[in-house]
Order: sequence, then structure tokens, then C-alpha cells
Amino acid sequence: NPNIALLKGSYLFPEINLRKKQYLAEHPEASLISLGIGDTTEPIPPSIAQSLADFSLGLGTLDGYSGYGQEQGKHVLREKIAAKIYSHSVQPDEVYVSDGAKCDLGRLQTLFGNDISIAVQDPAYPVYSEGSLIQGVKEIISMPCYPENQFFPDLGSVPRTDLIYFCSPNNPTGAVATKAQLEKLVRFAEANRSIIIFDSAYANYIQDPTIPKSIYEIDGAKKVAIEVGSFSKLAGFTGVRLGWTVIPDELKYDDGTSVKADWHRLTSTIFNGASNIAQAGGCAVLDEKGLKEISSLTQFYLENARIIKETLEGLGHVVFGGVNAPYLWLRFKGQNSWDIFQQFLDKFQIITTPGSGFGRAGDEYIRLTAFGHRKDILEAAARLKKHTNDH
Ligand code: PL4
Repeated sequence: NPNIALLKGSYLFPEINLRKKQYLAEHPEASLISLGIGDTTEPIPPSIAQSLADFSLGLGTLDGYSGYGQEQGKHVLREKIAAKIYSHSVQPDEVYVSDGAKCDLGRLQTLFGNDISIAVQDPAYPVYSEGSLIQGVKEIISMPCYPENQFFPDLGSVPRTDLIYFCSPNNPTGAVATKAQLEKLVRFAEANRSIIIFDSAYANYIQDPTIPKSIYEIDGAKKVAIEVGSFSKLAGFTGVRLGWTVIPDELKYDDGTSVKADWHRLTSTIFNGASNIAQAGGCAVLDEKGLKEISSLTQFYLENARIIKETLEGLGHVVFGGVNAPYLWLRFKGQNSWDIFQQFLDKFQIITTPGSGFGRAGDEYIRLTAFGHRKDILEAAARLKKHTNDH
């Protein structure tokens, strides 16, 4: 596939790991704190871990064994996602269980192929544009998002595209789109006959009841939007691997045919379903007990975000995000983001993510994640205070 050659350098996150390893090779005594890659750190809550274990042990018995499942996922889990995540506003057969949001983004890119144009927020999770480059899409339009436009694209200057990728709560800026902003986005997609791919991987961090957790809270969205969700940051399933995609029945191509029918055909053909163990865990996440347990987990990471945000603001930084979102976005005017990354490494021994890895508009920024053990977060806060005051 000659399009692979269009990708620049290595993928962002392995590059950060590489730099971390290089630093440790040169400074073996260093005690690094990672606020870089957005990976969960706290244990999977007890009732959910138990269900994973029970299902796994069951596989070793005649009664408990099961082989291939339906590619679209266990019906009971599709029902639970429709009920608990979407309050029955979507139907179980519109929910497709996956092995994670990233994997489904890749499959959606296969669904739409290369004869399309796309629009992506800048900065954005790299998979939207890099996966599209691999497909060889015709055009990628960037929608800059910065403090001056409240991190919401100026849709008046965005040309029509076939797909629009949108992520809220946003990775990397931590910005959360208001209902009014999402209404604008849906009306824009309707007017342009575009399809929105709405990434709601961090929806559980939204605590403000006025902010939509799903694009389907906006009237008319089922006709123009696909939503990609994940158990990764909801339940600490980054390693277990489980997610879902909602493709509403109402979503049609221009010729009136069903997008869902194609998605069903595509996933049946090139996907063999999410692990049955992970799906058993997903069902436990969405039980009453599981929901209570994961809510504490969400609060824990939000408290981490609050600690870092307050520390940095106390030091005079302007910090974006970190409320209703697990990411903090920090600006250093006029500086290059890999240089800021290096400064944080040298000065504080804290790993961050350079903003330029998410697009050109991220150039003067770094991203900090709120995923971390509390002792590491407190230690990071102490280092920031100590070494900033030292200089
Ligand atoms: C590092 C907006 C993290 N190797 O776990 P998934 O596949 O259900 O969800 C992945 C995902 C989807 N959508 C958004 C995301 O931010 C993520 C995860 N991003 C980050 O630090 O930005 C983990 C990155 C991982 C990766 O490439 O996804």
C-alpha cells in the first residue's frame, strides 16, 4: 500500500516511549513520572474483575465454554449499552460491540474507503488523519481549535467534506463541546450532507449535566452521526479491549441506502467480534454495582486532574481542560512543543505529550494526562512547585 509512505516518522505514542527509554538509558537514576500516554493506572474494580475471572474459568468447563460469537457482539451487552449508556435512545441492534474505539475507527475508515474528503479538528487524536492517509482519502481539511475560538471550529470557514471527525471531551485539549456547539455541528452536517464520526471515548468524565455525553442528545443527529465509544477510560479496559460503535438505522448514504447495512456486512467480513471474556466484563461494568464502582474510578482521575490544574495555575500557567475531561492542555507561546516536552523531562522528570503530535495547531502546547497513581500525581505537583520556584 503506497499510502503507508505518506505517514511521517513513527506513530506519536511509541515515539514518546522511545524518548523515555533513551532518557533512562542516559539517566539510569532518574525517577520518571509519566503524564504522557493516556493510559489508565488503577485496578479494575472488584465486581468487574471477578466477572472477568469467572468467565475465564468457565471457559475451562464443558458448560462454560463458548467459541466464536456474533461479530456484532453479545446481544445482552448491546442491550445494556443501549439502556445504560444511551438511556434507550438507541436500539440494541444499532450498537456494534468492538475491541476498542481505535480499532473501530480503522474499520470505519475501511467502510468509507478512499473516494472521500474528511475534516478533522486540529489538534486531534492522530488516528483520524493517519488512518485516513493509509486509506488514501482525497482530501483532509483541518479545523483549527484554539483558545480564541473556545476550541470549537469556525464552521463558517470549513468547506464541505464527506466525513467530519469530532471528539468531545476532546483529546488532547480537554475541551468539552456545549449543547449549542454540538447543535451547530449537527446542523452543519445536515446542510452539507456530511457524516459526523463522533468520538465519545471520554464521555464518562462529563459531570456537568448541561453538556451532552452523546451526539444523539442533539435532535436530528441520528440522521448524520456515527458514535464511537470505549470501555477503556470508562472501566480501565485499555488492556482488556472493549468498545462499541453506534450506527443508527436513520443514517443513509446520499442514494438512500443504509450505512448500517454496509457496516454489518463489513464487520461480519473482516472482524470476528470482541473477546467473550471482555464482553462478560463489559456486562458487569454496566450492572448496578459495576456502574457505582466505575463512577468512583472516574472521580479519582478527575481529582488527579484538579490537583495538576490547581498546581499549574498556582504557578501562573494558563491551563485548558482538566474539568469534565482527563486531559490538561498547556500553552507556551512561541515555543516548540518537543522542546517543552524535553524541558519537562529535564527539569521535572515528567513525561508529557508534545502538542505538535496532534497537529500543527498543537505546536506551542503540551498535553498532560490525569491518569496516574495518586502518589505520582502528588509527586509531580511537588516537583512542579519545587523546581519552578528554584528557577
Ligand atoms: C495510546 C479520542 C490515548 N496506544 O482504547 P480504545 O481503542 O478504545 O480508545 C483509543 C482512543 C480512542 N479515541 C480517543 C483516544 O484518545 C483514544 C486513546 N488515546 C492517548 O493518550 O491519546 C492512548 C494512546 C494508544 C493509542 O494509540 O490509542
